[in-house]
Amino acid sequence: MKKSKICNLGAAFTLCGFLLSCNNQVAPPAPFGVLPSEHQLVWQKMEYNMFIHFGPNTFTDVEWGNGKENPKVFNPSAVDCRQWAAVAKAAGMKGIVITAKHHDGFCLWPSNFSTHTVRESPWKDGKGDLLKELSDACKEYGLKFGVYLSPWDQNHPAYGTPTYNDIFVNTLTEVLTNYGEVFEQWFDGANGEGHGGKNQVYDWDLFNNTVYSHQPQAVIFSDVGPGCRWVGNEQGHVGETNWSRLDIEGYEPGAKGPNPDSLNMGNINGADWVPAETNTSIRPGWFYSPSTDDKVKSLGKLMDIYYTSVGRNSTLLLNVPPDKTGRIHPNDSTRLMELRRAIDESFKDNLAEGTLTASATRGNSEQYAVTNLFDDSYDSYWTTNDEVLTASVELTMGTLKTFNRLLLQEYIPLGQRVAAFNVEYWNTEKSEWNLLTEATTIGYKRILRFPSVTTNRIKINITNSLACPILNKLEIYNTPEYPLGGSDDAVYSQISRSGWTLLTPVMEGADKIIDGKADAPVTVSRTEALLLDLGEITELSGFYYTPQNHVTAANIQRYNILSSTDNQSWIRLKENELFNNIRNNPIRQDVSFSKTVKARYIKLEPVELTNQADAYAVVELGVIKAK
Ligand code: FUL
Repeated sequence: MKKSKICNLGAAFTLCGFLLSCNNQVAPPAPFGVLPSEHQLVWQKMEYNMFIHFGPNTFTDVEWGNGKENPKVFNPSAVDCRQWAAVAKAAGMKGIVITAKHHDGFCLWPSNFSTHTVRESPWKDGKGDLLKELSDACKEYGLKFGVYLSPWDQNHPAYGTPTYNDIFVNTLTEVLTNYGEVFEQWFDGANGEGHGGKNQVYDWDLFNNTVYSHQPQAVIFSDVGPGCRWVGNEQGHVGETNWSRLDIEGYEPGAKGPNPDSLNMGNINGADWVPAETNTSIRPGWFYSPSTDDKVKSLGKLMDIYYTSVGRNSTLLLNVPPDKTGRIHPNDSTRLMELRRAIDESFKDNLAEGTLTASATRGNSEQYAVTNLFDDSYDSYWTTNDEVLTASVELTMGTLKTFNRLLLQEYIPLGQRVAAFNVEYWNTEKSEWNLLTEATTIGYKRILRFPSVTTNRIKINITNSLACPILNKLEIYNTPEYPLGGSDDAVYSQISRSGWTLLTPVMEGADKIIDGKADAPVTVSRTEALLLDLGEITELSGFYYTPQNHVTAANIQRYNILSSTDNQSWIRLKENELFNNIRNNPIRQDVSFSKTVKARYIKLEPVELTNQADAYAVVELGVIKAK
């Protein structure tokens, strides 16, 4: 329809209740619900960023330090932030967020408000400043720079007193005023978990206001944003249903945050715009460990994570921890390049072409025509009249196409609206429409996966929208499938268990704890230890415990581990130890003993669980034999 015709139809539109602006265009839909800020929109469009965990833990090979580390342990031989930036750029990432200060309190810049910093380390004779090097490298490579700062600080003497909040603000101010623009401020909600020591009441309003006063464009990450939110797990998947709205009133980052389901799926009617950021690591842990050089996630797993994050209306913050030299290990950088190639390969040929029609178009106006789904402008879209909450878009292509992905985008500057839709394809043999797939939310970007189909027609039926739907992109692709590869089961099954017996707990099904299959958890009373008989005296270098893989599970958090050759006299190998970060990242925990031990019996005693339950969950218990 030509623009002139639209003018002639003006009177009819007015009758239909449409507002005409002075140049006789049909007024756009009113915004629905809370909206993204300009900065949140810029951030959302970045899609894929790098997370860097680097600090004393890199050298002590732990996930959580305790703040008592000698700063001299931080001594990378060849830190190369330009290499990190080059890898991120080549990987297709748009920004880098670095752990400027993790829970051990060590500052990667020479802070004036701490004596536990790079200045006290031998690196560059105490004259180095990692934030300077990384922010410079980001500028050079056209990447944005972001900062992770843990309020939980196990080193600072003022921690646990009100003064600490001011000190934290001072450190925050240093990182926000000395290194140029910061696109994301990452606040970790962890607050002394499992340590039973000092507790600090954080002044979150003060922290957030400090960020905005120095870096108004920064998107603040935490369990409750306000810029973007944690997705309730560290394993790379946001909900299939994912609203960018969330109710944050009355919640705080950390243990007082919204429940994991809300974090994972958002709230359909949430009062605040707090979009999801899926953060996960390319390795099992957040910090580099030589023991995980062979455990870098497979290409298939990373591709899957891409679909369960970017493909579900989230950004992806993928952690790539530099090694002890201060460079990204080749196993990680090679995998990232493979991932980049796979993403490019998957999405290089948009097969959607032909004629688009819609069951309804706002004011029958060309301005909102369904053909807008095909153009490259982010701000042009298809929409319907205000009262039309269900609608279909149909694509008829010139030839038969084979494809297995559908990409849709909602125009989120006017709010997130679509709550349910399905996709049908034209079955050319039977001459009928058949269901291809169905889903709930779309949001900024949704990529649906389904088995390959060959057809020349598809139809997207929006069956539930909270306000008139507004879509701005429709694409289809035929992508390779990348097998997930190396499951936990494969790792466990390499360990010989012949002759093993679980002596306690004595209960039906307890054997599953040592069957080498990382499947359903066994529930054990919290007063009971796990006692494993290896059948013969064996030289051991460590043990592993696999908890239930859910953030709300009751897993062992603090433990004792004992060994014996005769099941009578015991050596206490670890006393009151913590499985670091097990609450948020409940994955297999490999623990090395300080020296090898000869033992036939191994006993794992629970001391504290991740929640107040009467029983704990265990998927697997096993030992690591000395080589
Ligand atoms: C968690 C921390 O406890 C982990 O060590 C890691 O930094 C992760 C990204 O956030 O809360």
